[in-house]
Amino acid sequence: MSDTIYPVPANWAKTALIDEARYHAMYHRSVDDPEGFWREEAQRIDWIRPFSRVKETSFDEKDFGIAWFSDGTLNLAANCLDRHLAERGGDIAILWEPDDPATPDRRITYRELHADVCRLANVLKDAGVRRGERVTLYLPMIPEAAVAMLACARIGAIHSIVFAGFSPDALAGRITDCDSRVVLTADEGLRGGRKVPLKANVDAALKECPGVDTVLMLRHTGADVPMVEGRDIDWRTAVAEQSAECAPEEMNAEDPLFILYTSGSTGKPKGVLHTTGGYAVWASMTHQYVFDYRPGQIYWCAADIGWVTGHSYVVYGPLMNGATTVMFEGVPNWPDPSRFWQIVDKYAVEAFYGAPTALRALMREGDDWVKKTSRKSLRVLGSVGEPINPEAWQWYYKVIGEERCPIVDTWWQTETGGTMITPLPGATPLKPGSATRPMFGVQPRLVDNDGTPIEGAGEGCLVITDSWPGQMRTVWGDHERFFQTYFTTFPGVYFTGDGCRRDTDGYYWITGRIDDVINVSGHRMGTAEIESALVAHQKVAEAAVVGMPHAIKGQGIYAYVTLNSEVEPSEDLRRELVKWVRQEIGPIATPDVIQFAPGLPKTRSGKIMRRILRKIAENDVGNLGDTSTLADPSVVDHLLENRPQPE
Ligand code: 6R9
Repeated sequence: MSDTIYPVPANWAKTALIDEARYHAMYHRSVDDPEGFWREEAQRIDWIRPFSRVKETSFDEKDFGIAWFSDGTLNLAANCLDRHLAERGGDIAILWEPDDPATPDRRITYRELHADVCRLANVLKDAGVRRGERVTLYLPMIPEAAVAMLACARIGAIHSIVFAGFSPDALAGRITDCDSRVVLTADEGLRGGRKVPLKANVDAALKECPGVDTVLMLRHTGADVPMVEGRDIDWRTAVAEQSAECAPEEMNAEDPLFILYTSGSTGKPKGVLHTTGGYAVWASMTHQYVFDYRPGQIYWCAADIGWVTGHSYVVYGPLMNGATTVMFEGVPNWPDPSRFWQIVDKYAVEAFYGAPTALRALMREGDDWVKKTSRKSLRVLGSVGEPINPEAWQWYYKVIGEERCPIVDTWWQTETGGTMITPLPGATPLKPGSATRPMFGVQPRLVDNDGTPIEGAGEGCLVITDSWPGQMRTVWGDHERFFQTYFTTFPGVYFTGDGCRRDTDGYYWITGRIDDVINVSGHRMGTAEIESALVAHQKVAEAAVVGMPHAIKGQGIYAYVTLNSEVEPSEDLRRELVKWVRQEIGPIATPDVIQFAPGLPKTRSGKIMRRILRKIAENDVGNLGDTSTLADPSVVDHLLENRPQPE
């Protein structure tokens, strides 16, 4: 880990919204006087009925509860749209860059976006969608995805976005879990010139979802897709008939806004639920301070709306702040590895926010692809989704930002709603690879495995000791699981699932997940999910999945598979299993290595010793630790002798 310090550039310190002194003053106030701090900070939102209560939170079992601004009312779509119309209705809200650079782009003003959202909201109302009802969105990165989110928010429906790369099975599971009756999709998505059969996937998923009676289908590529009579509605025809006015629902601060499914250490993905008021304050505040955002600046977060980063930093945060937000349909390296930086030049992007995995992939292609472009508009660069290794950090800083742009390495989670540990560009001296210091109101603590706090410099499990407004409120349909997952490992504090080091300057360095979650290209995958997909194959008896180091993806997926006794391992079967997992979950779950193993290392009580499997996958076989407690220690020798070479 590098400890070189990059001071705040002088021009930044002078002009930034928050400089170093202000950061410390605000941080201290946020933890010493949270009521006062958040009462003021929440004024950034247009409340319909102002709140009087601010923070009502406890992480203790006896009086567990999380509520913020609980007697206030607001509408989040109105905060993203209506409030801007008078002053900047003609400003561009969304700059849409298509997958294929030859396709025309789209520039949508706040006034147009407002009208589009109202029309779609009216369509949803006509389809009988009510306040509190769940609507599933399975859409590509096109402006209509943002329109759909905001239309739900406008009428008080809860959106659940399913990443358009997920399989029909994964989609069906999520539709069923939150009991959606209405699904919004498109004919096809486009990524890197390839088509994604979204409508066909929905049709396949709905075979398992008898509760869905309405599918709104947007023609995007124009592919010929079958429409089911009485169920499927053509999106454009429907909105064309609607009025461009739709009064926003008055929502309570603690009314649900969205559900987003995320992987945990147990099999089934959890429906992370965010509510309206606290999330609004958190997303808008963090977007403004982390990117030093001023109205009129062009801002681009390259995340997909299928992930939380897309929710908070493509749509809600920027639009609440009146930003021009770039929305990109495609991929970083198509048609060529200059694409990201061409887009930066095309729109004169000032803030760019991306994932380390994309940077590593582009870094490998060489600097010429970057140097062809100007990038002089850039002021600040963001990183999110996984630890950024110092090499990628240096490349981002030197080659992309030409040593002019601070890098904000933002640590946060689906559960946290927005950034939690992050530099502020005008306030924080940077260390490559460190997420640096806590955001206002965030109180991190490191604890050892017994929960004993670690003071000063040290390494341990990262927990957060008090609530912040953007915190998730529950797991959809399973409040007990919410409490169990996050508040029982270390009673009284929120457990993040991440390991972390704190240095002598009080800087935080996230070391990665310490639970059974792996981070593949910045996407969270539960090992248990991949294991259950593998054992669902008729030839597989047992499977154990662990992470392995991967140069581009950060972590790769290493699967140990025990076949049924009559089945012989083969190259064909290996390929078949890879394909199977892609079908069951989606391409992001593609195993990088499958090792056939006649047996897995188990304790005498039958528990798989993952520690050993991890070491083998990491090729750290010198020190496997104590294997004497294994039921059959010879299993390990077999695993070591038959370790396949990763591609
Ligand atoms: C926003 C998002 C959350 C997990 C998190 C951690 C990892 C995210 C990071 C980071 C190191 C960063 N993570 N940002 N690790 N440095 N800047 O990614 O949410 O998909 O829920 O993933 O990602 O392990 O626990 P989510």
